[in-house]
Amino acid sequence: LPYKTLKQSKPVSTLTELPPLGMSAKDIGEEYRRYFSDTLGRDKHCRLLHYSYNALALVLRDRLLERWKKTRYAYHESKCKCTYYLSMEYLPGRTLSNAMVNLGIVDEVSHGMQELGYVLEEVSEAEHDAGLGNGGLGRLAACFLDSCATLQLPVVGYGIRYEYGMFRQCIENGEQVEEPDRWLRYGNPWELERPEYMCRVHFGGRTEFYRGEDGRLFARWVNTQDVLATPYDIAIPGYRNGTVNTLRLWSSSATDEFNLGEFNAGSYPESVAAKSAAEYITMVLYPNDVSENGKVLRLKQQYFLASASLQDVLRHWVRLYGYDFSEFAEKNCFQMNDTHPAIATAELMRLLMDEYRMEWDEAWDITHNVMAYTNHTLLSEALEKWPVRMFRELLPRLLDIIYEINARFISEVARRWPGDIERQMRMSIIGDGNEPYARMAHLAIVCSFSVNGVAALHTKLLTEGLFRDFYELWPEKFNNKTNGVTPRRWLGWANPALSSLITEKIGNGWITDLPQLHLLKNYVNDKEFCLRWREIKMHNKKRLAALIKQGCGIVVDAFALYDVQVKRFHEYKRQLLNILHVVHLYDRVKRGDDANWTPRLILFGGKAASGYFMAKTIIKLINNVAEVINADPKMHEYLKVVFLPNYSVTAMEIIAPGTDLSEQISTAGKEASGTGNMKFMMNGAITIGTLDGANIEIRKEVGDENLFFFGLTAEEVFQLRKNYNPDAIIHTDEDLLRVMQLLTSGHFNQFEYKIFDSIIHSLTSPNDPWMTIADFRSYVNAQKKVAEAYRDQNKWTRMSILNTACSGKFSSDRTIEEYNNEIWKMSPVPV
Ligand code: T68
Repeated sequence: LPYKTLKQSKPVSTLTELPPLGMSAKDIGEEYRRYFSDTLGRDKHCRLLHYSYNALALVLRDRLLERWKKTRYAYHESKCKCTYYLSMEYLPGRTLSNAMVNLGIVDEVSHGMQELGYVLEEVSEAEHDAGLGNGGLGRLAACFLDSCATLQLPVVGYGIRYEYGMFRQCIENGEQVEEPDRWLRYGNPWELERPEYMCRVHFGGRTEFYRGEDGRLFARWVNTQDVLATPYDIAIPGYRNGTVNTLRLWSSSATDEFNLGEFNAGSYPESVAAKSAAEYITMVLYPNDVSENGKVLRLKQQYFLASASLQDVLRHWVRLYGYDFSEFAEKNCFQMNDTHPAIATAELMRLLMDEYRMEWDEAWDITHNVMAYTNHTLLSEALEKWPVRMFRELLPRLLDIIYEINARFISEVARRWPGDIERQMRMSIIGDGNEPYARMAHLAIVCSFSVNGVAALHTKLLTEGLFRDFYELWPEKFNNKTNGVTPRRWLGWANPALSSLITEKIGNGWITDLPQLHLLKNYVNDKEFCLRWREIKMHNKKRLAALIKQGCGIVVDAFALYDVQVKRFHEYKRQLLNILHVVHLYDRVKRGDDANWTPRLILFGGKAASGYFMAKTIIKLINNVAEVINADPKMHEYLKVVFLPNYSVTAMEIIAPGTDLSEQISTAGKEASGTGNMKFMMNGAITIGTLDGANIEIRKEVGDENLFFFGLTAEEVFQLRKNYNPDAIIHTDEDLLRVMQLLTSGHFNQFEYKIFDSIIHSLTSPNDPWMTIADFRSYVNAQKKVAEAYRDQNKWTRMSILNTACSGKFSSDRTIEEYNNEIWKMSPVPV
């Protein structure tokens, strides 16, 4: 089923009166034809949409290239300060739609293609999502780049051009099966290879000291095995403002010398093998969103990104300013997206000392004034620790530098707290366990002038808990930057019908100034407006129903309450709590407790890390429960449960607008921020959530009466941990007891003996860190209120409107303005 039937055809560009691109539908048609036949060599017999998509992409790319060049010149000429966003992950999703929206030519393209006999939505379907990230962190990076370009801030994104992005998820017999995602198989019309900026990244070898002509002692890294880094640039257009920023992704390849030694020794096959070793570095994205597993290849990827990006920036600096680095710290800033690129701190020290011949103090002065670090998690298993042994083998020169940074740092701690050895050990960059390891978060904090969390609660917990010692030493470094999402993609593009209605009522200013949505509050009592709001939701639910039909063959009714939880699978996100509630609803219907029932569709989507057994078992449980419920004719008018396979950015563009209820039910204190919560809110879904991450700020904006909060607070979770007794809770709650009995009786795994034992065991363990059982009762009660509220459609619609109206804070434009005002301190550069 093509998305033609899913997508609403009213395009976002008709919403605005900004000057159009100066390209008519006719121009687009002509250029398209030229690319299709002259460049791609196709003719009328070729009906493969892939080529149509490519030809169209080339037409738009030309428009981007002009602006891209002008933007580069503008930055160059103004000699402005620049910020570099270092991230191992970017999840941009589709580029064609983004380019059309931000260039402001959706209408023209749509008409131009129509005249050629194509449906734009079908052509767009030929584009493969760029899935170069796991989840929230990667998508945040993509939203940030959109906002930076829209705010005309000179920001370059640096990342890795993985050949294989996030795996494709299939569900077989209820279980997740991973398939490789070779997203570049048919080429990528949006990237521009830049071999002229290729650079060399070292690995292995050893450090050697020598005297320079001036008698000074220098270090150099010798006997290295080198890998080449080639940049591929992707254009990042701002929203209708002429700015086009750059996302530069590095790809690895072998140097010629790499092979030569072995080749001369007569080992041709070995030399070819060595070549592929170099190419492995950027082959595949690690599909773990939380736990790090200390793999050599991952450390290679991190260093590869850090070194290539820093060399690129320094090369550019020297071209502009020569070897005078006195203003470098004033004119450059590096924002590290979590600790994944944190080795960049030591690498900058190395480059400045070994390559640009600075003294330690001079190099340090620059480094700790240009580096800034964003933390995205409090979970201890997510904190990166690299064995020193691995560093010594792979990056010996970097290890020297890290030891030196640590020695100087520890003496600072000792000066501040004389004799407090415990504290020195806690804070040290090098940790001692069975074998010594480097704590990347400590390295990042010590070397940065700014450390931020991603929501108010998260930052508070960082400064009170995980990073408390560092906060006591340097309180001024710590700050909060609550996440946001780009309204261009997540409201303008994803929900054209709602966007039109909003613009009709309050004008189009909201697209770049989201707090203007507040004006919608004036319409909550306007009957006609409310009716249209509800019709649009219904329309979007039908689109979602079509996606579900297409994705897993299940037919769902648009009148049911659409209750949705889509996000990565992790125990702390508690998809398990959701499915326990589903089992409870099933049990209620079974025992005839169905008075005043609100029919529900419960939709799940999301991937589990391929090695995460519990998360995969939870997916299996959901699918088994779904199978039992959906196969029971008695349940049809009450409940439907769907697991939509292969959740992605593009799927979310359909899911968020079609959702009534947004599930944000993590154990309090565990979800740093969440950003799906914001996309749902913007599209008028109502949140059921715990007091966690940005949910708390959502509540503050929309008011307690317009969402459903439940569960323990972070503080209560912390307190309860000491004597948590899930068994006692189960035996005092009849509903819960029945749910647990259904699970333990094997009702959902009749022919799969004991497969859910691990789940039952973890739920009932006094050590369950996620405390699912503790929140069951208050969750069920909150869900009852949801069902009640939904039966009053007028009330529900009012709540829905208010959620959209109060979502202004959660634009990534606001987030980026805060980053810029408080950390980066750049001026916008008009183009
Ligand atoms: C997420 N983190 C947070 N990590 O979980 C979420 N981790 O609360 C927050 O809203 C979001 O970041 C943006 O700040 C991640 O997505 C990863 O994806 C990840 C990837 C590799 C290694 C560790």
